[in-house]
Parts: sequence; C-alpha cells; structure tokens
Amino acid sequence: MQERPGRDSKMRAKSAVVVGAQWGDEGKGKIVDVLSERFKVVARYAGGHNAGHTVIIGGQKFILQLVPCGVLRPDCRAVIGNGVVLDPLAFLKEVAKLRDLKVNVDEQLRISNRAQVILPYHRMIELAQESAPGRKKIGTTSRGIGPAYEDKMARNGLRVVDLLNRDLLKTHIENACGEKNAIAHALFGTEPLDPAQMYEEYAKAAEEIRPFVTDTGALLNQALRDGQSVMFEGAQGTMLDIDHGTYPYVTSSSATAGGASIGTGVGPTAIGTVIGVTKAYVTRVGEGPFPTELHDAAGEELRKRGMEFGAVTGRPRRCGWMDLPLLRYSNQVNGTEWLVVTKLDVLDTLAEIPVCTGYEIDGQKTDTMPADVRGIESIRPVYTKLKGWQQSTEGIRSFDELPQAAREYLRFLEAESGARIGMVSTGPDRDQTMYLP
Ligand code: 2SA
Ligand code: MG
Repeated sequence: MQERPGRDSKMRAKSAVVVGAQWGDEGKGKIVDVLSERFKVVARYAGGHNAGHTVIIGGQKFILQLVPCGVLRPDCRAVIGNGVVLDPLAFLKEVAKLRDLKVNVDEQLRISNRAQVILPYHRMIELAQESAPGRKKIGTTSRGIGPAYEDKMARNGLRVVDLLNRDLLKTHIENACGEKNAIAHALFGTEPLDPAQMYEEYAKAAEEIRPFVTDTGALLNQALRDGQSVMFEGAQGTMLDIDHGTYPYVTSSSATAGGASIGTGVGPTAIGTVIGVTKAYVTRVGEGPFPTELHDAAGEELRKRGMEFGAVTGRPRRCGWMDLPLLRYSNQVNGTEWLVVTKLDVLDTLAEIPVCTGYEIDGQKTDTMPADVRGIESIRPVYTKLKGWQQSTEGIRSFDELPQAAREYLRFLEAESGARIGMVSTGPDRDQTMYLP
C-alpha cells in the first residue's frame, strides 16, 4: 500500500525561533551564537541592516547586521529569508568584512530570491519623512527600512530575483526614481537621485550577489525534512513589531515569532519551540513610550554598566527596570516556551532592584498592554523591590554558584512571567553563559 502523507514530527522537533522579548538589543546575537552550536542552519526572517547583533568570541567583537550570527560557526549554514529587506551594498560590505575574518560566507550563506531590495531612494524618503514638520518622528536608524517595506506592501518593490534581471532592474530604477524624486522634491525639497548612476552601481552589485541567491524556502524545508535543525533568528523585538508593538513607534516588519514562518517560507507546523530573549532590565532606542524608563542616576548607571549604546548608530539607549506586564504580553504574542535572561551582571551593584509587577492607568489596575500610545504613556508602573546581591556575577556559569538573591530574582521573573528560564547570560562572551536546571 502506498504510504499516506502525514505530519512529520521530526521536522517540528528540530526547529526553534529566537525572538527579542522587549525593544530589541536583548542580546539575541550572543544567544543565537551560543545556541547555534546545536543547529545546522540559522535563518533571519525580518528586518534588515537596522539590526545590530553583537557577538564576542575570545575577546574579539563581531557586529552583524544582515547576516545571521550562525555564520560564525564554520559548520552552520546561514540564510537571509524572504522577510528581510536587503540593501545590496550593505550586504556586500558585510560579506567583505566576514571574508577578511576568514568566514567561509561563499559556502555557508544564502539569500532568498524573494527578499525585497532596499534602494537609495528608500533612505532618501526616510530621511525626509523623519525631519518633515507635522510628521511623527520615530527615531529610525535611517537605513531605508520603513520605505522599503512600504513599497513591498504597495506591491511596488523590487525583489532580489528582479535585481538579477538587468532589464527589469533598469526599468524599475527609472520608474521608481521618477516617482520618488518627484515626491521627495515636492514635499521635502530634496535633491533628486540619478537613476543612470544608480543602475550602474546596482547592476554591478547584483552580479556579486548572484551566487548567494536561491530559493531559501525550499532549502529550509529540505533541511528540515533531512532531519537538520533550523534556528530562526529574530531581529529587533516584540515591542517593535509592526502589529504587536508600540505602534507607530515600531519598525516595519514582523519581529515576533510568527514572522519566522512568513519571513522564511517554513509553515507554522514545522516550528518546534520559541525562545524569548530578555534583558534583566529594559532598554529602548528611538522614540516611543516606555513605562519603566528611568530619567535619573539609576538609569545612567544601567546605561554605563550595560554599555547601552546602539550597535549600528551608536545612539545611547534609554534604560529602565524590568517590566513584567510587558514580558507577559511578549510571552503571549510569541507563544514563548523558554526565556533567556541576559546581562544579569549589570545589576550586580544594586542594593535593591525594583521590578514592575503591574500597571495602573488612571488609578485603575490593569494587566493588559494598551493598544494606543497615549494609553501606554499614562501607565504608572507598580513596583516590587527585590533584594540585590551586591557581588559580582560576571562570568558565572552555573545556577548554583549564583548568589542566593540573584537566584531569587530569576525565579521571581520566571514565576511572574509564566515562561521557564532556560539560560542566563552573565557577560558578553560565548562562555559567560549557563543553562538552568
Ligand atoms: P527602523 O530603522 O525603521 O527599523 O526604526 C524604527 C524603530 O525601530 C527601532 N530599531 C531598533 N531598536 C533597537 N535596536 C536596533 N538595532 C540597532 C542596535 C540600533 C542602533 O542593535 O543597536 O544601532 O541604533 C533597532 N533597529 C531599529 C528604531 O530605534 C526605531 O525606534
Ligand atoms: Mg542590537
């Protein structure tokens, strides 16, 4: 009898999404790097070179923007999925840097033929929009991310597969420049971009990119069918997600776990687990509401001890205490099964550590995240103070060796957030990591 098709649970067991639980910069880069030891393929599913994933190996610092961190393991394949917006020039720069570091990108790395392309007019429009009077300033990274996703949704974008077709590329650039130059000039008085020069530059870049391009959806599904483990690497974080974040102060992609399926072409049934990465406190870069933000010396201390500056733009990050209603919301949106807590050591000096356990809005207690910005802005966080440990946890590699107050802090986060902590990071290096019992 012919075998009937059925669900292959082997496929499911072999994959995981790693997602930022806050506003990005939770330390996903390091965690993906540590976990990639257990995975054969790592795939990025959203965002672009607005992401800055910092990985430190043996004291050497790598900042990856477009290329998934998995590439730093020689036996790990890396995929840039269809959900990513790819700036060809930024990509080639990153590839050159990785080649210098003797990373075998040519063998290990592939780009989806369905990914959208960022072109110079996207950046031009973004810069104009961000400074336009009467428009909300989002505090973007000025990489052209938003306008590229706008074009995608308007069915007006250029995909990687089209970038490789010279005729298509030429027509697209001519038409798009005509339109974008006119808009930018009329609305913002911006100087026009030259389509001929743009075509030349991008046609050349396209040839260098061609060997990397493939149907990565097919590649990933085949890998899973072959029993290989796949990790989906999130960029930015839950609260920056276009649907679930603090809209409009968000990025333009699906940063949450669901984006892994949309952004790679792997169906939801093949996703085995979701790992949410959270700092032991909270940071945000750019504009927008942030309930537990600190404007005092305590915030300054977190920024200093945590070295909280944007990996891409160098902007100082806003800092605040752990926000448990936010973490619960994030766990709900992502279906988080495991939590990873990073930067625990940044709290080492504190005598007591306030943790936000609830929200009050207009004197009313609430457990849900308001949908509107004004609602989030009017949140009064309710704090519980936990005991600090006031000794160094830097580099500690086992839960039992942590000071008791640190263990209690972690157990409190776990109990209150409803997701199990599987890993804790106590420093930037690969080795400064522990798995929890
Ligand atoms: P964009 O450029 O359109 O995505 O900006 C929209 C909002 O999303 C925020 N955003 C980020 N937040 C934290 N980290 C990000 N990556 C870099 C890093 C940022 C940097 O890892 O440090 O170097 O400044 C990132 N990318 C986008 C952004 O601040 C806007 O609030
Ligand atoms: Mg970052």
